[in-house]
Amino acid sequence: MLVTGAIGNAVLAVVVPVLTGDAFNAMLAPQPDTSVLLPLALTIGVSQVIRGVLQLGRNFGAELMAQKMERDIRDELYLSLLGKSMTFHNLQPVGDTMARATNDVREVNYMFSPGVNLVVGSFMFILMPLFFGPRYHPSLILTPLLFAVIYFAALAGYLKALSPVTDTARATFGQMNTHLSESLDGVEIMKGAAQEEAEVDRFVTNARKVRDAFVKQGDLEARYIAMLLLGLAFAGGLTHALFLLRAGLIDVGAVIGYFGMLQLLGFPTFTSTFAYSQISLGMSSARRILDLIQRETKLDQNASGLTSQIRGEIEFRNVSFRYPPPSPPIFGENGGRARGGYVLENISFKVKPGQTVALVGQTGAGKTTLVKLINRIYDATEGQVLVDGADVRDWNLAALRSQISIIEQDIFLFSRSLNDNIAFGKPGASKEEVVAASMAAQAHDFVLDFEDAYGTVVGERGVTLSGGQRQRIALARAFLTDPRILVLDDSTSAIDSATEDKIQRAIANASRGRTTFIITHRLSQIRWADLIIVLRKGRIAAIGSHDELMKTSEAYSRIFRE
Ligand code: DUT
Ligand code: MG
Repeated sequence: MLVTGAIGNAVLAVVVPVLTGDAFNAMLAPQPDTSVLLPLALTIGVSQVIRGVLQLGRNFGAELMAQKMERDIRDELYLSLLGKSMTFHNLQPVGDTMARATNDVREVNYMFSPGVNLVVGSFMFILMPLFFGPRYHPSLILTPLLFAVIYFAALAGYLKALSPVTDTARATFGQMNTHLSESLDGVEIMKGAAQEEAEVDRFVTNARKVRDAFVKQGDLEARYIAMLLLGLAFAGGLTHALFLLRAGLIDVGAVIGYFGMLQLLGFPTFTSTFAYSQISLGMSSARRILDLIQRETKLDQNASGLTSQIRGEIEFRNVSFRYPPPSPPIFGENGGRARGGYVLENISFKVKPGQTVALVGQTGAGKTTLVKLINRIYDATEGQVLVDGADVRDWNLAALRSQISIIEQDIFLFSRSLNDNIAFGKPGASKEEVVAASMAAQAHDFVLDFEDAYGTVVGERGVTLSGGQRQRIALARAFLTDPRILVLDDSTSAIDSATEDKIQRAIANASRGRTTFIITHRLSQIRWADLIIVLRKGRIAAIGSHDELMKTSEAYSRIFRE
């Protein structure tokens, strides 16, 4: 389609100079014959109308293809991003991913339309004087041939020089975006520390790098030799044709027709400066997108694994875990670890279905990490985590995760309505179910205080919630999905005693009838747990019930003295 359109377009473009030449011949003849002019003019007119239609078709086709391509790539990329492990997402800056998912995908679109469209379209124009020039005199192939050879040689060099420059242009853009998204995420901290100016400086540096990269690209485009080549071709071709005319080998009409054909070379020359840099940018972008899609970090979904209902027995068997290497330690207080980089070491314990486990320990001890091994946010580096006696890796990942609910330390709410946030894990949930879950989570009262109640939109476009409120919304979310295993990572929140009381009740409700892990500093909650695990620098320092531990464990009684 693209190629046929391009050939038709170019051939029809040749009609103009050829027929113009014929018209000149007719007029310069000893007895000028004006009767040929009308048919000639009509032929030119009709041919150009056809050409216009063909061009429309070609552009439409190219545009359609480019837009489809953009959509497909974006779908594919999104799908692949959601399928990646947390290890990948922890290491890949969000800003850079955003840049790839938006701008880079757009660049690939531009690469096809206008990029490839123009390149294919204009390529045929280079061939026209090569084919039709010799029609007047065989030697007239010289100029278009020389032009084509030098043009392609120059183009090859140009593309080679362009490739690293466009790579840099895309990469610096990604870096700038990374910085932007990070500073917007951390805008509160930045303002709190009065670091706006320093951040602006840093941003300006990044923005300047992007500019430099594009200026370099522009510089390269400007040095591109094709325009000079075009001028030389005009001069050389015309001189050559005039010599032939003088020698009586061709007539005036041929000179005019030939020179008109040479002018067709203008189109590929003009377009090549920007069409090829567009293609080069598109290639750089495509490489960045592919790099993201192909990065090997997919968790094994284990589609054929166990899918039965979980009873809630959990066992850790000599589990050791280390965050994958390139990740630098975020907190610097792990000097005491026995083996390099291990966050959890040789953890073994067993929980019966329906029991409540309290996980305590200082900050950085590995509490959050431990619970993330249960639903395979991460996989244990050594040892085994078993649910109902089966290794978690033998479970169907979706079945496993849908029956385990983790309420994280920093609760994330989507910028959607409260109703949608609660119903997130169970999209078809009825209004009644949502309200019931919300009541059990002690969230109903404060939700009704909002003007729009469950329709209240959270976050970017709506209200913000306090830590305690978020926690209860998350609890309601967990209630609704009715998980077999519930994990509450609650270690940092400090709440007033009235709210604490409510949350306490909500948690008590939540832990009934399911295996529950509670990570907490609240002594009242630790006390009534069936099993208490004290973690210290990634190892189990003590394990048992409250009464046992008060007697036997120095580490445990120290927590209660603090
Ligand atoms: N760590 C990483 N990469 C991560 C998360 C944590 O290297 O993505 C390190 C930091 C810390 C250790 O693992 O030294 C344990 O972190 P975890 O978050 O498990 O600690 P915690 O017990 O949950 O601490 P807190 O009470 O502060 O939540
Ligand atoms: Mg934690």
